[in-house]
Amino acid sequence: MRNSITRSVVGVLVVLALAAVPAGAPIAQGKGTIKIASQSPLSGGQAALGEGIKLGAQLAVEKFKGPLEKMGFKVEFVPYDDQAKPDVGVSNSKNIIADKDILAIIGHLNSGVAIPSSEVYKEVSLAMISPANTNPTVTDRKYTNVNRVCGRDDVQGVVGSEFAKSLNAKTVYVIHDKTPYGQGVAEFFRDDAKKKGLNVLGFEGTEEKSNFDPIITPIRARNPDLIYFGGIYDQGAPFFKQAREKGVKSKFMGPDGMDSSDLAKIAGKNVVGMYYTSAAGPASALPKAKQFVEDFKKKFGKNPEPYAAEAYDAATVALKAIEAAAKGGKAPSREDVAVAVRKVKLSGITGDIEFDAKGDRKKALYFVLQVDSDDPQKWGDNKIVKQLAIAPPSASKN
Ligand code: ABU
Repeated sequence: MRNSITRSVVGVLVVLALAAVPAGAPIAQGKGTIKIASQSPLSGGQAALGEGIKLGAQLAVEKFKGPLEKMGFKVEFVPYDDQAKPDVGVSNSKNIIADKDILAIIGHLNSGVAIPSSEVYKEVSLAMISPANTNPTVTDRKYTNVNRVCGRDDVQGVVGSEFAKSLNAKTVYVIHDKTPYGQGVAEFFRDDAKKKGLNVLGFEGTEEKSNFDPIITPIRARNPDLIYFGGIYDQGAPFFKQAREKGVKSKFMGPDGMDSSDLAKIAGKNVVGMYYTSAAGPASALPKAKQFVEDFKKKFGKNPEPYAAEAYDAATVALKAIEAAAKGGKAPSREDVAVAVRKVKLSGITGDIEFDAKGDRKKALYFVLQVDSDDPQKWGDNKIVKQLAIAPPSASKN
């Protein structure tokens, strides 16, 4: 008697609980939580780009988590702040691999952070999909879990030197930030510039962030046709600003690390006319990114920074791979996800994405752009001077 009353009460409660689920809503089957993490600088001088990466990835997770939820998983996005510092990135990575629900990582901004952090991800075969890391080492180690949707500096540096040559520059002076990224891309630029007959008047690394007098004075004396800064905008902007204010007349140029509205915010009119290369597409050049730009502005109240669209595509690849690896409805292992990432073929907002055997995008986009305005709001309207789609140079060695 008592048992049949209990059964009836339980039955009524189940009916009431099901009635409370709105029609069409996914019914949680309690299969557990799947997390996608991001790592990028969310504080410090490079937070503009780092925040864009986080928000781009977040938007994709919110938009495309539906199929995994229908399978019964709870899907979460967990952003980490690597502060653009290798030691912080590595320390976060150890926490990330300790959280077994994290099945993919979208990051980083800085190759100098991505390279040591991915050594940690490798220990557990955690799939890393980078939206922005351009240093060749990131994928040249041939780790099966490491991929990128952007291009490489051994191409980007050459695109830059070819363009410098086309400007009729005869003499160049090269500065870099002493990081794997900044020094690396500066070396690729320098070496190819020399091959093309340009006279490299100087090649110098600096970690200085505010007073560039000791560097600018000798450069001004040598009066190069063009100055190339291999580094990121938080250092490049004050350098270029001070150089122009001290009467340096040379043309200015840099790689994709200069590609942020904060370059215009910090350096103002001093960088109008400056050239920079990019190893990813500005949203304005990506026909399929229009909806993304609208959604981004609506949700976050600002324009997406460069690499936000790449982070969106990187997170979409991660979700597709997890879905594919979860066939049968079981939570996949990290190894399964890493294998599945390499098999994803995505028609993304930044173009078609497919990885080669090293984790490079089979064809990546490269641009030369020119700063059009000192208004940071207009950064996305910078003039595209040249646009190329190029396969990784090492593709034949795969
Ligand atoms: N490629 C732009 C971000 C800098 C880096 O790769 O380190």
